Amino acid sequence: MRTKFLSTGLTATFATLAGTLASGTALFAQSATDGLEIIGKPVNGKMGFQPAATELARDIHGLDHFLLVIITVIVLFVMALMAWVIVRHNRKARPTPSTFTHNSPLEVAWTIVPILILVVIGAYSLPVLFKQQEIPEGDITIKVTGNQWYWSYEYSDEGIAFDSFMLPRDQLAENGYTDDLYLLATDTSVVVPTGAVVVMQVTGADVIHSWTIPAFGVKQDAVPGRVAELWFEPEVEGVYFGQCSELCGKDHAYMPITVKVVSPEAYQQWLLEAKEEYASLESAPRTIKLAAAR
Ligand SMILES: [Cu+2]
Repeated sequence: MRTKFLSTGLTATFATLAGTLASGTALFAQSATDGLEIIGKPVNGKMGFQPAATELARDIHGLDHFLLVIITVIVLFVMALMAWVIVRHNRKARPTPSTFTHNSPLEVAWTIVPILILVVIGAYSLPVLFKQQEIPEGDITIKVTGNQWYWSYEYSDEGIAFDSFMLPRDQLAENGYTDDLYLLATDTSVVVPTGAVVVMQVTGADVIHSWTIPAFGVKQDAVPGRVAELWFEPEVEGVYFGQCSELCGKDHAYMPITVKVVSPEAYQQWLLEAKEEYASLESAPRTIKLAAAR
């Protein structure tokens, strides 16, 4: 609350300062994370999932394909039964209908068979669910807080904290993004190395938000007063986007998420730069950023 009052009062004062800071951040954002391929984003006219960039995402895709086979077989079977009834048991084909009401073997079969199908589905889906929910020891721990309407990140072990705002259309190019990434690209990004187990501690500051990167196969509600965890181990260098996934107010559509996966060397380089960059903002980052967003 304090920062909000401050920001309304001091918007004008901070405007120039914020402008300077924003351009500084833009330059910095490109230095250690340049030349990355944009992988995790929606594509016009495309169906299916974004490419899987973690084991968790691959598991989810596998489960989806497996379920698709099962439901296709069931749909075809039910349609065949219906067609058979329509053709063979209409009034013309069978003027005198059967009058029996029970068929015990059949009833046992249509109880047991669905149970077996559900057991098989459970046997494959529960391990996938448990793998997501059992949080391993993280190499990197990042606390992420959903705010109306931006995300705050804290690299707990590194003493780095910054806010992440959606880039307006006219700032996309200077931050190295193309126009179609409007509503996805942010001014600062979460940067993580390949091959590291990243644990995100997700919480909310005001209302419920939800943090997700579809290509990583992760999504977690950010609930005020609670800390929930998710984990992933990114495998492919690139830029990945997500969007707040829990309706959180009028600017819900304008608080996207950008994660850059880089090589371990580039990550170390980024850490050095980030410590310098964000240390200077430590005193009042949120206030300044809020002012910049207005
Ligand atoms: Cu939201």
